[in-house]
Amino acid sequence: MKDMISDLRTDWTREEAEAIYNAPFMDLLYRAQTVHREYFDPNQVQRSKLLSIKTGGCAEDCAYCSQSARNGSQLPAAKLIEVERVISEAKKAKEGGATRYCMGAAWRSPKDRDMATLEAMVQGVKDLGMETCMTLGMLDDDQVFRLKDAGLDYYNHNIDTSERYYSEIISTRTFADRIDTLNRVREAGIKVCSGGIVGMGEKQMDRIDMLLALATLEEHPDSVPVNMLIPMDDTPLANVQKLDPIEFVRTVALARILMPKSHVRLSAGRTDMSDELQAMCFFAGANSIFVGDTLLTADNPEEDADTALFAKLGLTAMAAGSHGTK
Ligand code: SAM
Ligand code: DTB
Ligand code: SF4
Repeated sequence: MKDMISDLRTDWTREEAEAIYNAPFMDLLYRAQTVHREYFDPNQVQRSKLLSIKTGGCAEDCAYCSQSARNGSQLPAAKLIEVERVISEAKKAKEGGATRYCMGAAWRSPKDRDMATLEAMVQGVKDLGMETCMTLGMLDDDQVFRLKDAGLDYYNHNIDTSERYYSEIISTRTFADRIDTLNRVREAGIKVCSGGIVGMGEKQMDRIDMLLALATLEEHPDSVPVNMLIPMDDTPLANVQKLDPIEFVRTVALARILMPKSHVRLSAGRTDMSDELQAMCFFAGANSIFVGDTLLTADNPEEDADTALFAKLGLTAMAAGSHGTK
């Protein structure tokens, strides 16, 4: 019975995932927390810090994003920032308790001329004793190997939504392109961080199918960010109807149950979530957050608010490199 609950399966079916998602809420939470406890200390939460290393002016047309040059928000395009600045920001993040440093760039994919700078960023952050993560868009084989050699631990590349809803959100690259990059990253031995966004006007079956697509990859991603859409001004999704928070918790719980050993990250959108909602997400199996008052361009809760939340809930920070209790 135990194995049936928590085996690392990659053959989940749509019917199974749908039944889990739609189970009575108390049964769903109980199952998610039971699975969570088999693999993790339920009172520990991993903390990552994000930095935008190249902001705005992106050629892609992701409907949720403040950084797309095609959206109305027109965030000015900046250059790739300097390595020294990345390292000094990473130091501050480490002092603030983050164990993983995630560097994000508003690119469709990196240019070869930027690779040496990116490698130096990875090496510099690693030398501080932090785990490194980058999110730079699509990668080719050579770029993947160079980042791996530089010591990159994680690569974040989200599938964002279900394959069916994907074309409503992005037209400039396909769902299959994203899966190609994920496979390349995994084959090179870099840990995969991949998840998506909910609250973009998708249907319940899109949330289920997004998680099913991740849970049926050859290997589960090591880390699965579940982002609540932050509606950014002047983007096509600026006025989309808010998602019922209970649906959000169901999504987190399904991610935990389908991918028991992965870190499920309660990512964007915490600023608008009550302490109670975040607590429910942790109970449903979320065990990773972004800390610090900015994500890439959007707000995140202040350090004091997170410190108070952790104290109230008796949560502690997960050590760097921890992969749970099994
Ligand atoms: N340009 C790279 C790419 O798209 O792969 C990396 C950076 S991109 C901003 C990283 C991820 O942030 C996106 O895939 C999306 O899932 C998430 N994201 C971006 N804007 C968001 C928003 N307004 N609300 C929630 N999540 C968002
Ligand atoms: C992820 O899934 N969420 C993070 C990280 N990966 C790169 C990004 C959230 C971005 C939120 C909007 C912004 O800051 O612009
Ligand atoms: Fe560009 Fe990434 Fe934003 Fe899409 S999500 S517009 S690829 S920065």
